[in-house]
Amino acid sequence: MKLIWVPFVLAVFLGCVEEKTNATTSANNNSVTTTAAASNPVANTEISATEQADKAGTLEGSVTLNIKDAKDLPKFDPIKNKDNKDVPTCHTEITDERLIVWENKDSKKFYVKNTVIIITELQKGAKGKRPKEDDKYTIDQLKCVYIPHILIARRNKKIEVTSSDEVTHNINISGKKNKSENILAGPKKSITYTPQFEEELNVLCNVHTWMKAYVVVVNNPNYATVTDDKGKFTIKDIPEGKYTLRIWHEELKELTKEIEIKADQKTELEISYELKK
Ligand SMILES: [Cu+2]
Repeated sequence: MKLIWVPFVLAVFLGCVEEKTNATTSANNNSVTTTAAASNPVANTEISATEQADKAGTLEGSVTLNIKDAKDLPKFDPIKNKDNKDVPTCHTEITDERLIVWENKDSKKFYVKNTVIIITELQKGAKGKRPKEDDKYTIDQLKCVYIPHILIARRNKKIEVTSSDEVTHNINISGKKNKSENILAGPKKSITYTPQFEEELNVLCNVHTWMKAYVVVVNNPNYATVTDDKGKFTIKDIPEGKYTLRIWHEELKELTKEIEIKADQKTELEISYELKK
């Protein structure tokens, strides 16, 4: 078992993805059902702080890339720190986080890190677990790398971009719906940004052009998560019902998947991305 750090690839290889999923507890998922949202008179509004899920289950799964061999992984152009900018604070060798895949040698499957899983109806105000109001949403800049690479943040909540570095960074946040920010911040200086709309935001540094992170803005981060080093994810305390998952990866793009959650049960799901032939 080993981690494979994949160099950059031409987007042409990734133009189209398909899905293959197995929801073990979903016997009838042919139609898109938004039971939870439809039955809730306050759909599309913020989740009330007093609402709790009486009957809830767990979604547990993994995201794979449907390839046969590590040599089938897409090839990316390398990311470089040209001219050794701000070394030694910045690295000379840049770790490529665009497509991180772990190969399970036993199952011969390839698992994808940093894939975002969002339960869409529960982002629109359907009855759900009480939001955690004290959550902090922070990205640090450490040795000219954003940590984390993918941040799930709550709509209308402040995000802080901090810096552990003794060099100047330029924090450039942009999306399609939210306002763009482009701020030069000196050594160890932080900035704050509050997104108003749900979407994926790009975070870039114009000083260190290899620096890149994404903020995925959602209505309720309790119902969104990111796959770990082994491509696994878990979302707990999901109210019983049928839902549509939105699955997003920075290079592999977007999928949707229907699931059904039953009280006190675990729904297991494998989501598989296809590379375009
Ligand atoms: Cu920078």
